[in-house]
Amino acid sequence: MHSLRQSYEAHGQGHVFRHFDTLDAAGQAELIRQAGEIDLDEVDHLFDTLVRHPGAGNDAIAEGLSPAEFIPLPDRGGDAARWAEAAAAGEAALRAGRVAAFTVAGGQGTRLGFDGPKGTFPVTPVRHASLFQVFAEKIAAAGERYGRAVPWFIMTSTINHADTVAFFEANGHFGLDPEQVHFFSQGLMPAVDGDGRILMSGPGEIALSPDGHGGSLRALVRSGAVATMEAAGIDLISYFQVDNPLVRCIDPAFIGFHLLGGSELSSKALPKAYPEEKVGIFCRDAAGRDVVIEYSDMPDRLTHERDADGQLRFRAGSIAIHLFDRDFVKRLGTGGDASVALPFHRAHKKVPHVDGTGARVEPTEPNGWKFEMFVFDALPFAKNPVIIETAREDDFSPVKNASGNDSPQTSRDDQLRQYARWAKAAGIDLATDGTGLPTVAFEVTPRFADTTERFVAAWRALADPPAIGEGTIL
Ligand code: UD2
Repeated sequence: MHSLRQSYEAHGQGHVFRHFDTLDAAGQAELIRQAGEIDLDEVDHLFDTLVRHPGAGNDAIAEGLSPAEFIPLPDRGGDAARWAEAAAAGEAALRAGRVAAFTVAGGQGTRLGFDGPKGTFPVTPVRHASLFQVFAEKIAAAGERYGRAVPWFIMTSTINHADTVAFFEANGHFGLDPEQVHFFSQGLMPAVDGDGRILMSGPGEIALSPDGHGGSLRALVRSGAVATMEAAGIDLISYFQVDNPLVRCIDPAFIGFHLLGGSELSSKALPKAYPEEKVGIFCRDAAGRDVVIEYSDMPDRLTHERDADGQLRFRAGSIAIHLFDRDFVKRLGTGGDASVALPFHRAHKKVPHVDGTGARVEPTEPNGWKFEMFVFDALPFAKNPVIIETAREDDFSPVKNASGNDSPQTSRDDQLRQYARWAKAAGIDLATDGTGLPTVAFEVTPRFADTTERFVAAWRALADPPAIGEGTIL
């Protein structure tokens, strides 16, 4: 304890222990635990390089950028035979039990205004099944199809870990074997004020927040998840975010392209819906490496730049769906090698805290700096990165905002449109509006079908197909 406190003093962070003597024994132990996990040199370095002396602005980031190349879908100029070959390779990997699903669910989900882990948010049109349930059912379906259960790793943060685990327990893990579902918490970083001093959220409590989804690489290693995968013969990690019910959690063609390309990190791209859409952009940097530039770092000029044919020049949006090689995660997540460390990004946020007298402050303006890693910053470190195109309507409709774009309403409608497309492909007569939205709300569970082909086959196999109407559940 003495040396910990001294080290805080030496870093100009002695105030963290200002109220230490007023805490009870449990409070003291907890503060020591929190303080002991912070790398003070890292905090100093981040404040110095990201806040005190931030690098050049967005225009410098854009220096020498060109659009990244990606493999187009068969119906957009891609090679259908190659896609079929990729799907077959992916299916073989699934039959061999080489694939795990991985969901990052440690975020605070403040924009949605939902009080609880985001994965527990009800999203489907009829059953009001939660995001977690949708993923669980897709993962179960893949396991049944390929004859090998797909292990599922879920990253939480200390803020939502207990609630997340309790939700799975209360729901019988949605039919999955509890042994198949692995939870672990991500790392935390302290928020600092404008002078680089660590903010305290209580007299004995440091203002900590999750270290970004890029922290998942460290957390996968530290939690033992990578070792668990290694022991089980899993070398492919299918990564997706907790907010997107349309995601194909397990996608054979994606897995196959990753394998055929000898890639360490593969990603899905789709054409941006509009220039300002809030997705990262796949670019090639001046050194010829593929990178993702977050929309907020992209200079306006490039966001709006168009090709001669009128298409956006930088249009390949990143929807946060990736495939990681396990050993690549191990290399990046183990640390110790600064040449393959993910950079941190800064965010200026309102951070409630206590002042020097111990009085609570609820800021009305951003007062604190948080530091986060982004998982897509792993891309330039990967050998042979592969980027494939995907169809928005079959992979991406996230729930981010309470209303408007990317809201529960838009996501529900996109799920309904998908069911309607499947139904029409099976020859079902269904009324839809001009956008493909059916006039009745029905639901297709992932266990019934999760692609057009499987829907058509499952529907034709029904001895007595129901009439599809309001509230039908297949
Ligand atoms: C992310 C991407 C954006 C685009 C979009 C697609 C970033 C910076 N931007 O935007 O380019 O791909 O997604 O939907 O990622 N999370 C954690 N721990 C953390 C922080 C986040 O697990 O410390 C999880 C969170 O639970 C969620 C996901 O990461 O599943 C995305 O986080 P977000 O909502 O902050 O990302 P967003 O929508 O700004």
